[in-house]
Amino acid sequence: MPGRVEQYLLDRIKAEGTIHVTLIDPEEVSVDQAMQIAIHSEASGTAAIMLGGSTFASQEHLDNVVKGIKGAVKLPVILFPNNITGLTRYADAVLFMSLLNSIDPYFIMGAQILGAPLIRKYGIEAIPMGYIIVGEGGTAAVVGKAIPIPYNKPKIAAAHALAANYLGMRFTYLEGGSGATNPVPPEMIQITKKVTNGPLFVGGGIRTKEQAAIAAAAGADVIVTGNVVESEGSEQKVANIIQGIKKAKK
Ligand code: 1GP
Repeated sequence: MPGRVEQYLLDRIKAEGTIHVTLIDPEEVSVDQAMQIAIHSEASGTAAIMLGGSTFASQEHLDNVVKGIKGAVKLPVILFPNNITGLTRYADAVLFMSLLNSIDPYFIMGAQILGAPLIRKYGIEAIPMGYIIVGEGGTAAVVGKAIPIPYNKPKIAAAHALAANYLGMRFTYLEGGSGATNPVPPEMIQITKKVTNGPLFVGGGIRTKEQAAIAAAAGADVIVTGNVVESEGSEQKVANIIQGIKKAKK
């Protein structure tokens, strides 16, 4: 049964086709900066704030960033943890991910076992997600000990997504790696979307409205941008990307 945040995302996808989510890496920003990014993103039409990074931010800072964002905007704050240290009681939901193409069981099911009781204790909504690192993979691939799926092997990515869906994971994420030189190619999105039932997240290296439009047209349900919104002029950049998404026909 989808929880409140999951249902909210499903409803927005149904109404808008493809939605945009802003990713903030708590390690890269002060509380004030995170609040500013969230305010600008909300004004531009982003659907939610995702919070996470591949390295470590102190627990206290993470708590403060989430509290700051919650006080500044009405958008749901969804954790995107790289480890159990990415959890905080102040968030609305957590993408409860298994890194499907890791070679380290810790990232497939180990951290999840350690984190699950904490999530229950905090009362955060868990959204089951198959996380697949593709292309360059970036820091996420190194930290998560993943063997990234090459962009020219889209069927392999789709097979991972299909397996995740059969295991009951309702969301799927094709991750090109934060700051990737090239975003996930449309062929990989298309072929993966065909076999997934639930929302398909796509992120990594999306910097322009054209790139966002290509991903949306290929079938992405949720487009995640991180780097682009952390730089100066985040308001205009998010607005541009959302404009690109709206123009694309799925
Ligand atoms: C990283 O997919 C996200 O986890 C977003 O990537 O920072 O390149 O937008 P960018």
